Amino acid sequence: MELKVIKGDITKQTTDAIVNAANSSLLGGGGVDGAIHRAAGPELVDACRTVIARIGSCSPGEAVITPAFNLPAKYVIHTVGPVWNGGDKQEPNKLASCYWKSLDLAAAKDLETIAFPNISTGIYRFPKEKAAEVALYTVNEWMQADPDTSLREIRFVCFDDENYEIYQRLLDEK
Ligand code: AR6
Repeated sequence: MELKVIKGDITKQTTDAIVNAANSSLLGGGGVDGAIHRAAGPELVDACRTVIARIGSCSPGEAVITPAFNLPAKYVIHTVGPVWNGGDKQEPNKLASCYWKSLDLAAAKDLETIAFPNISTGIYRFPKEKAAEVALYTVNEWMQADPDTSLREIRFVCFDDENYEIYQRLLDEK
């Protein structure tokens, strides 16, 4: 199992799945969500509507999977990060759940590679350093809980320099 950190655009990743930092409506938005929907094409929002018709809405910490349509990836895993509200409203637990449940969905489909954006660190204002600590800790815990997983690469795709530097430093410290 390889943990990789790159600087780049998640819509260009050729991993089996890419993860979207969505909102509870799953109908698209700004940031990485907007970029993913634009690149995937309008079928993605139709697939999300079908999911929402079944589940009502996607709460913070939950994740769902759809095909990726025009993207190079095969699947999009849509997860809803917490809005940062001071840190004592379960934000770290909800963020951890985003990573954990996304990995569970990928493993349930026997996927081998997955790419994550830095969930909640844009419009939802989760402090970047704390978010990276939660992401790396959770992914490591998940790997230990499921050592026979199909997954062989987990890629963190950082879009901004600050996140990229934080992830590189935290991984070096390990
Ligand atoms: N590839 C990879 N990462 C990206 C890209 C990209 N193309 N574009 C932005 N990022 P954000 P959130 C990074 O705001 O904080 C949407 O409106 C960005 O630098 O996209 O979870 C949703 O609909 C940042 O580090 O997501 C929700 O309403 C990270 O992606 C809300 O925003 C996350 O920033 C979710 O907010």
